[in-house]
Amino acid sequence: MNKQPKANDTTQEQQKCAVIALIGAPNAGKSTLINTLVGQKIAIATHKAQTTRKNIRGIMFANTQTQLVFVDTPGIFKPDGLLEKSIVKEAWRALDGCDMVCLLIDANRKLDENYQIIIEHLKRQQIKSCAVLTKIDSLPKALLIEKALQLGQHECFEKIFMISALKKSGIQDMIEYLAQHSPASAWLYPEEELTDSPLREMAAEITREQVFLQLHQEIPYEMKVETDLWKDVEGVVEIYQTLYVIKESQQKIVIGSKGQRLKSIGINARKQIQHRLGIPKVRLFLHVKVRPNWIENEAGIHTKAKK
Ligand SMILES: Nc1nc2c(ncn2[C@@H]2O[C@H](COP(=O)(O)OP(=O)(O)OP(=O)(O)O)[C@@H](O)[C@H]2O)c(=O)[nH]1
Ligand SMILES: [Mg+2]
Repeated sequence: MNKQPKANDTTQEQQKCAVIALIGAPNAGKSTLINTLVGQKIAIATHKAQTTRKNIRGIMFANTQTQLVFVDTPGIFKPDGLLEKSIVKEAWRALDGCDMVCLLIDANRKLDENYQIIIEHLKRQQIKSCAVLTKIDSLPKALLIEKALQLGQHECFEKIFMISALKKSGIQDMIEYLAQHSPASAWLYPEEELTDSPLREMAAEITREQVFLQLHQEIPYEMKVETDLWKDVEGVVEIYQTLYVIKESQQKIVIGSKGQRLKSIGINARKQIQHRLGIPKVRLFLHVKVRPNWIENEAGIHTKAKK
């Protein structure tokens, strides 16, 4: 969105910096917004709910003095099972230590149970926040105004914004407001930095995004991608990744008939890694492994070995 200022004369005493958590229900448009704010696709975003699993920071400058550090978070909902619980816990964790909170609400949807839980939490903890109605490009203005008025009844919202991350509308107002309310503080990141996510993790996320985009109804949600090896071989970056699933049936789905699905995931992921991470030549090697206990292991829970 905003170009970052080139090295300027701002002294550390003049600097302002705020960490702003973008929270909301799954699919509210959090990742799309952070990408628009940063001006680069640092977070994966798909039409499927529960795409984001980890908090990722996106960094931009509102003006020559003010660095805004946005935190993209997983959607908050009533979790079921270990994986969902750990994902939702990660989202709540973003509220610790942030300076401001933006609650994103898809303007096309009702304030459902997920939002009741979030709003109750904000009220209970007395966390002042901004409500951000998203995807306003897909709704008539009259309905939007009605929605904004309803939100205004909640005293936990200091301000209500209406934005479209895809059409880039309403965003500048939001940036200016956040900049005005940013505390005096030294910048947390160097000027050129766009995210705190390491390249290896971003590459793994891009592959996971392809699985989400290509597998429609059959997505094995209990899947994770890890980058095992990243090496430079005569100007070509070779990336080795493992896709972990928990069942053999999921492995079959990801590999597809005669390996066609995995091949297609690999081709698209490689192109995206080259494009989004700015690496001219990539060779991507993907393996799919069944590891029934990876979720329990990560949660530190040891299940009894089967006899
Ligand atoms: N029309 C419209 N669609 C949008 C806009 N912003 C996001 N979307 C779409 O909404 C869907 C979800 O977007 P994401 O950015 O992945 O949403 P999210 O809140 O990060 O979702 P989770 O990570 O699953 O919690 C995608 O299909 C986006 O293209 C917008 O401004 N306008
Ligand atoms: Mg997301």
